Amino acid sequence: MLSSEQINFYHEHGYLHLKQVFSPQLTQAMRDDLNWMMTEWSESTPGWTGPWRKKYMDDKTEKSSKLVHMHDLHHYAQSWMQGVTHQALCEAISKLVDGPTELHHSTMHVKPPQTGHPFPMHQDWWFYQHADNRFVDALFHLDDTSHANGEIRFVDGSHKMGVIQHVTEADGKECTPHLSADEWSLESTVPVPAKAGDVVLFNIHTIHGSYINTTDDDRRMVRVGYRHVDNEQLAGQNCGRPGLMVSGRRHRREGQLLLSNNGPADAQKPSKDWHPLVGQQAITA
Ligand SMILES: O=C(O)CCC(=O)C(=O)O
Repeated sequence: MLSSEQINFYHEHGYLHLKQVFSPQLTQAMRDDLNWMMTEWSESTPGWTGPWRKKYMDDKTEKSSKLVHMHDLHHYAQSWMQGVTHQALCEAISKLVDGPTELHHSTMHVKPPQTGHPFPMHQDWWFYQHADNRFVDALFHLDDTSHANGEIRFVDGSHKMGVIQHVTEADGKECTPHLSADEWSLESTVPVPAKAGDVVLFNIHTIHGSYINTTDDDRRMVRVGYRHVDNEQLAGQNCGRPGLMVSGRRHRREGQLLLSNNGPADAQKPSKDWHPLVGQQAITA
């Protein structure tokens, strides 16, 4: 359970560091299964596109920089199902979104040694647009993080700005949504180094990013998204897909259909219009 100081801190700053959420045994089981998924399932790609790459990396680094990633680890290993449904964590998050809570996604982000992908400043809203800010991203730490391996960094209080315009194309081509590296520098952000077993929470509107991994080891982290069950998704990753209830009940909204069991083609469409800032592109973070 969270103290009122922790709840106030989250609402004031847009993030919250929770120490040693998981037992050492569960952290180890999730780490072992993540390592297995890295060899059997994950993808290794050059990562996010856009002009920010040239600002953050020299030519040689930019060509070799990689991100190892995959979605929904809890569909692949029981330890991850245990992690994403961890009762104390889910109850804490339901306090922050102030009501019944569902799981939205889990996404592996491993920064490989030496040139592991940095993240330009951005808001996660651009990847899974929701009607309001009752959405918490939780960074599950499988390794200790520091400046050297690219700890998470936030613009303090930036969630209060709501959704702000991102760069979504460059040289006439679509790129991964991000904030201009000229206007938003990583240097002026708050670093939140954490230990393996910690979870760092942040709001879907909080601006964040991270430096390259310069160490000789992987930096293994997984982002898990949770939302208030009434926070309607408008577009993006997993739109229309119901999530597991991790706290409370899914009360029926007026006119709401029963959840479909016919697969993604039959997914419920958003009832609201597209947000004016957003094109109809499908992007994954
Ligand atoms: O893994 C990181 O360092 C940053 C991840 C991130 O920006 C995100 O998950 O949205």
